[in-house]
Amino acid sequence: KSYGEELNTKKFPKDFMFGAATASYQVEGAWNEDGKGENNWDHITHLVPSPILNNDTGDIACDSYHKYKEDVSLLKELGVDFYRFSLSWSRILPSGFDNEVNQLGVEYYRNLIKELRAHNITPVVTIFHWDLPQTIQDLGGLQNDFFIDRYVDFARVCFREFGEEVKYWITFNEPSSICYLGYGRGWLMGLASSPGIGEYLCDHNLLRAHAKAWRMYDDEFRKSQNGVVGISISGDWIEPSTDSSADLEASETLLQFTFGLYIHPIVHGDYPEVVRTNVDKRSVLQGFSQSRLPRFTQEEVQLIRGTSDFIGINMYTTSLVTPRGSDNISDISFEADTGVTSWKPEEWENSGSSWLKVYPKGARQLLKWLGSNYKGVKLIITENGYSDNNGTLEDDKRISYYQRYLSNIRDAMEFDGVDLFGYTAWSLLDNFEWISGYSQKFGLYQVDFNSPNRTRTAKKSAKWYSKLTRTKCIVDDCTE
Ligand code: GBH
Repeated sequence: KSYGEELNTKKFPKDFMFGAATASYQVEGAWNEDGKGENNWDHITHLVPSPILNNDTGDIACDSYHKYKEDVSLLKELGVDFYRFSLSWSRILPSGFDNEVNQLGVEYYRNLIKELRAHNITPVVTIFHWDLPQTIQDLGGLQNDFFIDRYVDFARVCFREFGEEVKYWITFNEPSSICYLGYGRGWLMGLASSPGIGEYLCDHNLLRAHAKAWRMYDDEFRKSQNGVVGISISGDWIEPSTDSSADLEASETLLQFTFGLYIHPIVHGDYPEVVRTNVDKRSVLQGFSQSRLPRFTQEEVQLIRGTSDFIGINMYTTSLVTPRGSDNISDISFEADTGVTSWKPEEWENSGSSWLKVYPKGARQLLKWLGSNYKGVKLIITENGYSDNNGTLEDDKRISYYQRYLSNIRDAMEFDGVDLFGYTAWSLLDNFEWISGYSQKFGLYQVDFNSPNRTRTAKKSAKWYSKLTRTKCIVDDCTE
């Protein structure tokens, strides 16, 4: 067996946390109940014609708004230490602004948190997982720097209302999805796009919003609430397509453009050098008098540096990379700025999502890269999972995915000294998979979307995962 293929039999450490995740728009439903305001996903899914596969919407989704107690009982069955879920901004602040706090929205999350704690499950709360009040999206969303203080206002309401019970906070889920897919490509936040410009405006505001919220927690809440605040970054492991030095360099560059773009500012205060240089250089050649990548002031560098108590990593897959053959300077885009091309070989093992190819040893490679680039930073995997298209209960392929990924993750801890304190399965439930609607299923539990009950049924993987949470080990013959 080659590198990364032999299963690691060693138990995870006693205090290692296992969890499962969802996000508000993907599971809650109740899109216009109890005073909730409209958000960007309500807006996008109600457009005619709809850009969503099969015209699916999250109007009802898994109906977790009404079925949260059942969800908690599933989590109990799984034996997880924590549940990662997100808050719907427009359920809490219907206008998007903090002029009106919707008490019924607050109540919903209070009840969920209370139910979790009654069952000894730790809440891990994502403040923003892609559902933005439409009022704010209409003003340009994260591209407009007024977003920064509006986000801090919302975060303050969250800390104030839930912070006595919630000790783990995640400010943003996947900046690169929000900014690149949202404003560079134009489908995740709204349908307008400004490639090569919108994503950098968004990145710049997101990083400052994250940092300001972290500092606000530090100043106003940390002493009394004693929690931790981090952020979840996603990206593929980027494997050099050959061992040539050009491909090695291409890999390093693309890793900097995906992970470094966010983690470097948060750890060191500013963008990685290769990102700064590439975007500046191409902006000049394209005739812009200022770089498309904005600059932080010295005060902002100070503001951003050191603003994460941990870094969450959402990991699913791997890409191969090589330098771009030729640079067409009139191409104004993030892809062109990277100077590389990446792809996933057809022959790699498939899932139910075209972007998700199964490549377990990428998990170890990525953790190793993060561990050695950002020494002393605590890491947690905030998402990892596998999709199919039929939601079968006999989901052996999902079990195999989890087992092989977790084996590589355990290897990274054991042999590469990576400081990882937790792991999160995506997802607790089959749910609304954004523009793919209900066609891609990631759940440990199947949800019957044809039944008004949204009946949940344990898949084989749920049973496997509950064994893992109890034994802290991925095989039958564990070693200490
Ligand atoms: C996560 O993102 C999300 O946090 C979660 O909400 C989602 O349900 C889960 O993945 C499963 O998809 O369509 O070719 O443009 C994972 C990172 C980044 C993977 C965007 C899919 C879109 C590729 N995602 N990417 S494409």
